[in-house]
Amino acid sequence: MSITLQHLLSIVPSPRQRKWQELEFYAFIHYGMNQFTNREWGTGREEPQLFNPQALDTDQWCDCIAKARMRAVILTAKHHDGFCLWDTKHTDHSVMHSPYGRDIVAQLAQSCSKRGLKLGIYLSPWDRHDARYGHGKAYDDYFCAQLTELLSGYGEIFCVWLDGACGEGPNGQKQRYDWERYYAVVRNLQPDAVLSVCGPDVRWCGNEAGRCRKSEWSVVPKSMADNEKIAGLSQQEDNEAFRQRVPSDSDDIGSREALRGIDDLIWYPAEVNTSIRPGWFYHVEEDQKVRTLAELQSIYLQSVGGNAAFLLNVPPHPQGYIAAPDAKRLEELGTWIHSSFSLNLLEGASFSVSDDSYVVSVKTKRPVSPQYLVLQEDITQGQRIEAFTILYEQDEAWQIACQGTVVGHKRICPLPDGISSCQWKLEIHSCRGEARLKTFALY
Ligand code: FUL
Repeated sequence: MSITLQHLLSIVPSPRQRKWQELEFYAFIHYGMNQFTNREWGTGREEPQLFNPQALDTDQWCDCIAKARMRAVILTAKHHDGFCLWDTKHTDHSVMHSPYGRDIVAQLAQSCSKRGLKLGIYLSPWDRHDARYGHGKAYDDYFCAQLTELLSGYGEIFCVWLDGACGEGPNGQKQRYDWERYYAVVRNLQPDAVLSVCGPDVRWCGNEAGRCRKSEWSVVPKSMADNEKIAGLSQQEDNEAFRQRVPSDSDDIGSREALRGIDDLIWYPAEVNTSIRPGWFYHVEEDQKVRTLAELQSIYLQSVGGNAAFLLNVPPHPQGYIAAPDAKRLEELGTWIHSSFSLNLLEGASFSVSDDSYVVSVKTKRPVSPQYLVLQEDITQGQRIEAFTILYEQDEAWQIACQGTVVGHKRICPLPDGISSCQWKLEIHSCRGEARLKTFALY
């Protein structure tokens, strides 16, 4: 049975998902014990004495993040090793019992509010240190108490990022997470926060390499939010090969063909997460392996410009600041974003829309030579466009500038060099009902 249009168009984002979607590009900060042991996954047996940054400067982190034109940051408040970066009452395994002795979540929250950045929390459910892990309700009580501290003591939190990795704890047991209980704590304390990855609001794109699908749909089968499956696909070992891997078996998860016969659908938009370095944590030997500007531009165009958000990890140096190669790259990236997308060449142009909304024509006073096309749909009306072409007029004929599939929150298409025209046209070839375009811009 084919799915009805009415049903497809009834699936729209929640207010919290709409707010999150506007952020588009934000930072991940993996910082903690692993910086002092040069590991990716701690064992949980590390002594808090090891944690001793001498120059921790969350203002510097936020300066770098803001210069990259990112709008938020998510901190690993606790990674799999169980070491907590905040002043928690529920364990001694924290910064407060280390030579550093200060609350890093509080410091970062302050730095964020000075710069207008939003703060998110990564709290690893997998805990290799705590003896309660693997003991059912006792650990869930602990995890909820940690969430409660983090969501009530540090102002507004925009995201709780729940990792799928689930291994054994210190007693060799695995925990069966009580996800619904965790979600209830978040909804209760921070109703505007999105629950990402192992949560129902933001979907993991399915790899850590920085790729997303050619057509990234936000309306997908509800089964995509199944935590067991997400955990199964996510990293099972501390392994670089995994971080480079891009599974190709799930390229189409949202076309009408793929949704055939599936009634249970949700709005579950994608996030692309990757690191600026090979590892999630800082390793001095990777100072020469910071991603190039061209790589980051390409990931940005694919993700932000492909109806997904871009979560870029930048791991600080053990001493507590973002190292020079990463800081430089972030600034270059921010400069490129700003210079590429600040002047819309269609500002003040005259637009006309065909009766069925499938053709949008635009005329500019003088010929324009854009580098990028930007389209956006009004997603409060669902995600509708399935295929489009952009044409321009040259010598009294229409030429194709570019073609694309889905739009959703945002589609950016790089345009071929050398086009110059004052007449442009968007043709929508395939759409779920009438198009609801919000932005048609050329930069
Ligand atoms: C994975 C973790 O195992 C990695 O260490 C990292 O935190 C990444 C974002 O998620 O599941």
